[in-house]
Amino acid sequence: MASILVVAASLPWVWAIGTFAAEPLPAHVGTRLLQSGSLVIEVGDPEAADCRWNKGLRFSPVANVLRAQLHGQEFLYSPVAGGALTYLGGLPMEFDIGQEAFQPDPPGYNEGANGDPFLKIGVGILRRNASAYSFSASYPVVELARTTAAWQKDRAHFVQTLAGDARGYSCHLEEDVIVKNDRLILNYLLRNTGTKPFTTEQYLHDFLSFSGRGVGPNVRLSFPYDFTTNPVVLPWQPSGRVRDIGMAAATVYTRIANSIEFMDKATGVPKIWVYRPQDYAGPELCAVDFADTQQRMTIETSIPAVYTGIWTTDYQVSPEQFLLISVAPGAEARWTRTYTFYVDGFVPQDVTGDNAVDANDLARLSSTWLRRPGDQTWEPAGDVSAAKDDRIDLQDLAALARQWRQAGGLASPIAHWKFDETAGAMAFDERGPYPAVLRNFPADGSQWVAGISGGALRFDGIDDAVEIGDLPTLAPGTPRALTAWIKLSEKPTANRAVLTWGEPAGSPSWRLEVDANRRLRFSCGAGYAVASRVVGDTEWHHVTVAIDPVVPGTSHTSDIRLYIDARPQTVYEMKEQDLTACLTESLQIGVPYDPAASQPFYGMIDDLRLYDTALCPAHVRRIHDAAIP
Ligand SMILES: [Ca+2]
Ligand SMILES: [Ca+2]
Ligand SMILES: [Ca+2]
Repeated sequence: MASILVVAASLPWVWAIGTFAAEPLPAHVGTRLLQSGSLVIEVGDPEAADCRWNKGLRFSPVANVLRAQLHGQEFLYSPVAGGALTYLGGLPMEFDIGQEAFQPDPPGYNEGANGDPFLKIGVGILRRNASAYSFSASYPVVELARTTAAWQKDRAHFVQTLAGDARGYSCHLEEDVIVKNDRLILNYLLRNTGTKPFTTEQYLHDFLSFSGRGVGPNVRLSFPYDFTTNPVVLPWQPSGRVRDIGMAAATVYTRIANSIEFMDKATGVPKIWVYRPQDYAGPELCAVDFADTQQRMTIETSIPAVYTGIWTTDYQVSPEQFLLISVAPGAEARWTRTYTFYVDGFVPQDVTGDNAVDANDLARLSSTWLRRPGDQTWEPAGDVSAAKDDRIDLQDLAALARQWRQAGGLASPIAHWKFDETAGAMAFDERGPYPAVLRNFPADGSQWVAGISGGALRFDGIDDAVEIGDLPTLAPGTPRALTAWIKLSEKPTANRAVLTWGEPAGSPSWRLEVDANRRLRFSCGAGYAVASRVVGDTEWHHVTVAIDPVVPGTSHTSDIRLYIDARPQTVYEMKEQDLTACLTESLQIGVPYDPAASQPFYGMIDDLRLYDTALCPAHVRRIHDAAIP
C-alpha cells in the first residue's frame, strides 16, 4: 500500500487550497464537474468515450462520483492511476455484492443453472457460469444497460435502461446528483420492469481520505445510536480509572461511546459490521471526523441501513451503509443518500464564496429570486436554507439574515460579560438580558482591575462569586460553547473552580476548573475531560469548552472539544459520561456548588461568552484574536 500512498501524494492536484473560486480541472479523464459555491464534485460521464471509470461488471457507471472538494480541501481517495475497472476511488455504487452469507446475491442468480441470465442491477444482464455468485468474477454479458446523463452546472440526471430481462427480472434505474454548497445529494429511483419481485442490497464504497492523509490517529467514526459490532470493538480500558487517549495505544482502534476511534495507523483492520439497536428510530447516519485537518463528513440515508460495514485500509476508511430494497413488478422505490461536508471556518450560507455573508450575497440572492434549477439565472449556491428545496425564497433570505455580517460565520453569543465596569456590584451582559450579580466582593471596587481586554474581574480565592440566573434553556444534547480569559494569581495545589454552568442540584452541570496539575478540566456528573496544555501558570490564557454532537439530541464527554489559547487540545484524561440531560439555565462564576469538590477561583476572569452553537477552531481563533492587539 505504500506505493499507492506515494502515487497519491505526487498527483498533480492543481485544485490547490484557496483557489476554490476558480474553475478546477478534472483530475480523471471522461468526467464532468458539478459545482455550487465552494463545493466541487467530479462525476464520471458514462457517455464520454474516454471515461474508463467503472465500466466493468460490478460497479455502476450511474453517477460515479470520483472526487469531492470543499473550500479547497479533498474528502475522497481517488487516484488517477489505475485500471479501467478500478474500484479504488470515490463513491462507487454496487448492488448485491453477495460477499457474506448474509448478503443477497443478484436477482435470479440462485434460481437458474449455469448459462442462465441474471440481473446485476446498475450494470446489466449477465450469464451465470459458476455455482456461487462472486462479485469479482467476470461473467459473460447478455446485455449491458444503457446509461445516459443530462448535465447542468449543479446537477446531473442519470437514466439507465435495459431492453430485455433475465428470466423475468429487469429494472429501470434513475439517479440525481445534486450539489448544494456543503452537500452532495444522491436521489435514487429503482423501478421493477420485470415480471418477478426482487429484493436488492445497495451500497456505496465511501472512500474517505482527508486532504490526502492516511487513516490513523484522530480519525473517528460516530453513529447516532448505541451500536453493536461484529467483530467486537473493545472499549477503551486503560489500567486504573483514568483513560489517556492522548497517547498512541497498543490497539489500532477502540470504542468510545458511540464512536470508533483510530489510535494508530490503520493496518490489519478487519471489516467491522455495525448494527443499530432494533428500537432506534432516529436518522441513519455516520459521521467521520479527522481532527488533524478539522474536516468532517456525514453520510445520511433516507431509509435505515440493515448494517454499516466499515472497510479500512491505511489510505482510506469506508463506512458502507447497506440498504435493502424490495420492489414488486411495476412498482418503484425511491431513496436518498446525503453527504454533508465540513471544513473549519467554512460558512455554508455564503453565496459568493468569499467567506462573508453581506450585501454581495443579498444582491446575488435578489437576482435569482424564486428561480428554479434549469432557469437561466438559477444560482445553486443561493439555496442556503436548511431545506435545500431547489428554490430561492424567503427561507434562504432568513438563513442569510441569521449569518448577516457575522465575521467569518461566527455566531453572536447568547451572553457576553466583558467585565469592563469599574465600579458597582453588577457585571452587565453586553447583549442585554443577563446581568451578573457580584457576591462577597470588596465594597471599595478594588475587584475591577485591568484585564486582557479592557477591565477584568478579580476573585479573592475565598468567597468571591458571580451569579447569573434564568439563562435561556438549551435543548438537550444541542451544541453549545463557552469561552473566557483566565489568569490565576498563584499555581493551584488543588482544583480551582472557574465556573459552573447549570443547576446546583438535579441534573449534571458543566464544571470548569483548573486542576491540581494546572490543567483545564471540564466535568459533568462523573464524566470529565482534561486538556493537555497547562493553564495554571499565572499567565493569561484563553479557554474554550465546546460540545458539537454529531446528531442533535445526544452528547457525551467524548464530544467535548477543549481549546487553550485557541489551539484545539489533545485530551489528557477523560471519563465518559452522557451529557444529554445537562441543563444550562444558570451560571455561577468563581465558586463551586460543592465546596468540598474544589476551591474558589483565585485570579482574574475576563471576556466570558456563552454560545448556543459549537464553535469551530477558526471561530475560537477569531474570539481569541479579538482581545489581543
Ligand atoms: Ca459572500
Ligand atoms: Ca431554498
Ligand atoms: Ca474586559
